[in-house]
Amino acid sequence: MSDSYSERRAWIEQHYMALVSRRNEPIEQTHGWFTRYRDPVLTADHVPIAWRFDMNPETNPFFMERLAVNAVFNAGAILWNEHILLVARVEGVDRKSFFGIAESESGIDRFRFWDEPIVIPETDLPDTNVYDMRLVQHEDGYIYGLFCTERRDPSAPASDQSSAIAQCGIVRTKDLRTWERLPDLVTPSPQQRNVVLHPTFVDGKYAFYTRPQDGFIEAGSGGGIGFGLADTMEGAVVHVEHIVDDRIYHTIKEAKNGLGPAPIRTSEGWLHLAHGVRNTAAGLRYVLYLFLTDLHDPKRVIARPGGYFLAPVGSERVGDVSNVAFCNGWVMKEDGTVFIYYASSDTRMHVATTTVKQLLDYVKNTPEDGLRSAESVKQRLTLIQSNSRIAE
Ligand code: M1P
Repeated sequence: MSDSYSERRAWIEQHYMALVSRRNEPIEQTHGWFTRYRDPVLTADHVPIAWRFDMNPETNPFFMERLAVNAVFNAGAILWNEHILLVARVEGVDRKSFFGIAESESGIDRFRFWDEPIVIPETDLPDTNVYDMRLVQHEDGYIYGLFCTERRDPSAPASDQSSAIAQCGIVRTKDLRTWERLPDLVTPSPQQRNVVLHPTFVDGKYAFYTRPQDGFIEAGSGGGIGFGLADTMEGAVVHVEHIVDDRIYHTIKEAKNGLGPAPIRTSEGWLHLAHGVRNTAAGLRYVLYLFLTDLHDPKRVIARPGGYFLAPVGSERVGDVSNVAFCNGWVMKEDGTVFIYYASSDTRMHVATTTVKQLLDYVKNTPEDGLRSAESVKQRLTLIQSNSRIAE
């Protein structure tokens, strides 16, 4: 065994163990909506050494990475035997993503990947890239994973090697170890991303949140968070997409939006977390926002707080796709604690913690976007004047 191999392997293993054993620390926020944490919960360095290095000194005398990882982000989440599991998007340096499960008891630190990545069976039309799985424990007894499957646009000329078609791939499992692939979702929209399965039947059918869009990047004439029903998951077809939450001029979701994880059922309605995108001179900016829908009619919005709930801050603002906060996984524990798993800038995963009570207070009592500066001033004056009466 060469010195290079043994020294480097010892150093890398030590670094890895320190990282996956590190405890996280809360950082209080003045807004009172949630608590952030000092360290990301998952990064490329959390990916097991055996997934990246050839550990045979004969074939890897310099102990170099053979299959390096670029980023770990956009994870689905589920509570499993009192632990929190994240189904993370692991992106290799070859730009292909796949899914790996990482587990933690605390939910805020010491996440460790399971031994091997998930094997997703392919359909007759192989996926070029798969990403952003939303995990849903459905009342039919299965855990479903809805993800984006991306394939090159067959109508694109040879000179165009970027145009893609995104659709919703579907897998299901009962043990999170073996995954059955079902046919991709069919909708009236030419492209779909950010598709989420509602956890219960609605009118006896499977209910999907969709994001209709014309192009791969731009929503075009489509956009907004849609809602539609399908008779079965074994060949799911949504014939009609009803827009639940539209894009609106000069708001945090003017360019596009998309649902995050599956909604959480609360005593006052379904709590939804979504991302909104706007355009800036520096490119797209992705932030997270909340809304509440009717318990009996999950497509009817009953509370719509204005503005964003969580935006990327500090080092979160920098990464492969800078200025992005994205979430497709959250978990509510029995005591009402909510763990929000968000990715920053398509690079790493973070956690924010809060409670259902705080979130309901936030959605019900944060004023709606007034859509005009004059309305924003009115809202602020109302607040200031009611505060001055308290002070008197
Ligand atoms: O790069 C930011 C995000 O872009 C896409 O989200 P959307 O479809 O809403 O534009 C997704 O590819 C997502 O993975 C990515 O984080």
